[in-house]
Amino acid sequence: LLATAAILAVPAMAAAQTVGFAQIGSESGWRAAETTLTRQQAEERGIDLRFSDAQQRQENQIAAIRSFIAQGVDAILLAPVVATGWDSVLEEAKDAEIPVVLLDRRVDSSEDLYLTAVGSDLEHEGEVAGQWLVDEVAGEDCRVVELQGTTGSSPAILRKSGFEKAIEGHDNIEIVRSQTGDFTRSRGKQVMESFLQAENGGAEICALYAHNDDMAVGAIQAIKEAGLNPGEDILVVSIDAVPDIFKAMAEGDANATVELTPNMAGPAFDALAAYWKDGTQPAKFIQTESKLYTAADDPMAEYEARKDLGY
Ligand code: GYE
Repeated sequence: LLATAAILAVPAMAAAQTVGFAQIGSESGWRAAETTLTRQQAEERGIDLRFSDAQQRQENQIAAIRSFIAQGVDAILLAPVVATGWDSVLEEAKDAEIPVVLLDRRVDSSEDLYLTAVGSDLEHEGEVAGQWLVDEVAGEDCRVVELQGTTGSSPAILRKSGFEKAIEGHDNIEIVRSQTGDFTRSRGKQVMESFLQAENGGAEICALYAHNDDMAVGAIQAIKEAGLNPGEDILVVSIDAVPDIFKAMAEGDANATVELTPNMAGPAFDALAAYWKDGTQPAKFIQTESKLYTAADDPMAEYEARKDLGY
């Protein structure tokens, strides 16, 4: 018995790397999938993952990072809820020689305060969504309402400016209302209700641009409850490519989405493995793909392909 115990103890003694993950929260289906995939990727690589859910609050994320530093973790993953206010805590991690990898959102701190950032070109996503609308309405007048992501977050800032770039010079397209829905379904629905009310029941709204699919799904519900037909009376374009938006597309309620992979941890752990091995410095930005999907792309097949990925 003792001998067996000793043998069984061997793998546990192989030095597992410990990684702290300062996650934002669970505001969207995309976020839930990112969390699930990070846990899976860690397990596959034998990494001991310590997880913190900040409930969308920066101060909780800062406290989590300080606690990870105190625990002496080998690296920290940070999905920063907003873009500003990270300098001090990132300096503390740097002083402790703990590499920080940013996931999916960006910070406005100096690049030497983190090892690398894994994410999409957030502004390009907005441009892709805007270009889809430009092509779709083909010169017809179009009054757009916009649901922004969390105020002060890099995706809210950049998905807005990217979309605006794409419609620039197309005077037929005008953003008539724009407000935050905080990346959640429930806020997306609420704010869309207020847009519909303010816009005469919605009859003159031509399109909704939502900074993520979850807000679009909430808004679709509001449009239906107002007696209008989402996808037809009001075009719907958003970002993420979560399973539910493909369902909505299959039902004719949504028109287009731009894909954001939830597997940010895979490239992050690859970069960390090389860094731990011999100090290899990764590129400062590891960019994931952004692909446009429309209702013409067999949305049910896309739904099936994603539904078990932890969304
Ligand atoms: O699109 C949204 C999530 O940070 C880019 O955050 C990410 C965004 C994602 O809540 O659904």
